[in-house]
Amino acid sequence: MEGIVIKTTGSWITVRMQDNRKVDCKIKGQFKIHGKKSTNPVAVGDHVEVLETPGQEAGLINKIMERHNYIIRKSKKLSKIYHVIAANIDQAFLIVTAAFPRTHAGFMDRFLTTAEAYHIPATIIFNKTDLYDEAMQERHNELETIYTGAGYPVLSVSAFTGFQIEILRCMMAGKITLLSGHSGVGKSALINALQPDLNARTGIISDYHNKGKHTTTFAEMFELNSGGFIIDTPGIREFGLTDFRKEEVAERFPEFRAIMHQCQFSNCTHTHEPGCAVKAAFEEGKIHPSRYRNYISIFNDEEFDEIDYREQ
Ligand SMILES: Nc1nc2c(ncn2[C@@H]2O[C@H](COP(=O)(O)OP(=O)(O)OP(=O)(O)O)[C@@H](O)[C@H]2O)c(=O)[nH]1
Ligand SMILES: [Mg+2]
Ligand SMILES: [Zn+2]
Repeated sequence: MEGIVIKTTGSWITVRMQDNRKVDCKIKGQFKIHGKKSTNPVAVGDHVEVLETPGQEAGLINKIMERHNYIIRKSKKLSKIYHVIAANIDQAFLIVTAAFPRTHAGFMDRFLTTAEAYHIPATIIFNKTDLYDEAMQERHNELETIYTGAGYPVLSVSAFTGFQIEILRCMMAGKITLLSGHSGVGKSALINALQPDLNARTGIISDYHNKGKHTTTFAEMFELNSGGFIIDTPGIREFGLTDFRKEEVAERFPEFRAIMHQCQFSNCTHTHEPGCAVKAAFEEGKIHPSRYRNYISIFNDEEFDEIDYREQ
């Protein structure tokens, strides 16, 4: 019988079966994605085939169906091991805040380019707006300018006061939504704000570092009464890119993609070439310096995979 993975811990995988039963499963044998080593061969959102033996409570996953998409990152910088955050998602919400913990644009751009690679629509959600002072509001406005300018939808909310949570709920209706972001930005708190009976565990922010404490340790999918599914994930510190070819980076910046066909050279890298439409747009202030800078940083990143699996 088939089911969908709703939770993965180190050794157990919870599958919601077609008949709505939740079955804890083990996995049979070795699974690799495109020959790569992954910390988790099965991710939340995966469709799987489960073998059940009468008299035994645990099931056995013996097949993972092909994924429509997934969000993947390097498990550590420079490592060759990958972590699939979730699979088969309709949209990704990147949770950030201009309060604490701070999210840098470099991190956001790395997340967004990965979502672009799999055509997963991404939205930026600013949480904790109830905590904003003047400086934070300024920082918020700057980030909002950068990302609305790049074409991303942006929404401000507060899990604490409930501000605009109804809008968030409407945006998730009937869809599978992934929540991602740094530890402590309030991913689990937002889930509880949407539906208190889901009881997602939330943690405190340490006073000293203003960072989260990695309260959520495993990805988990919840069903919302208002329709749709939401995936809570552990906070991530760095977003290591994978599945990238250098030549593809510009295509993953929507505002670059829209004009790069106007560049003089078809193989333009938008770094130094004459007649570059992207550079011209940046110089005219139509592309935000932060986005251009992060493009260059990703382009010059030494972490590109030598082999792109799609060519194998
Ligand atoms: N004032 C305020 N506090 C919030 C808000 N959202 C979350 N918090 C607080 O921020 C802390 C961290 O929230 P969590 O929901 O645990 O954060 P998380 O993103 O799930 O973190 P990890 O599970 O570690 O990745 C908790 O103390 C929450 O109460 C908000 O909108 N306003
Ligand atoms: Mg959490
Ligand atoms: Zn160019």
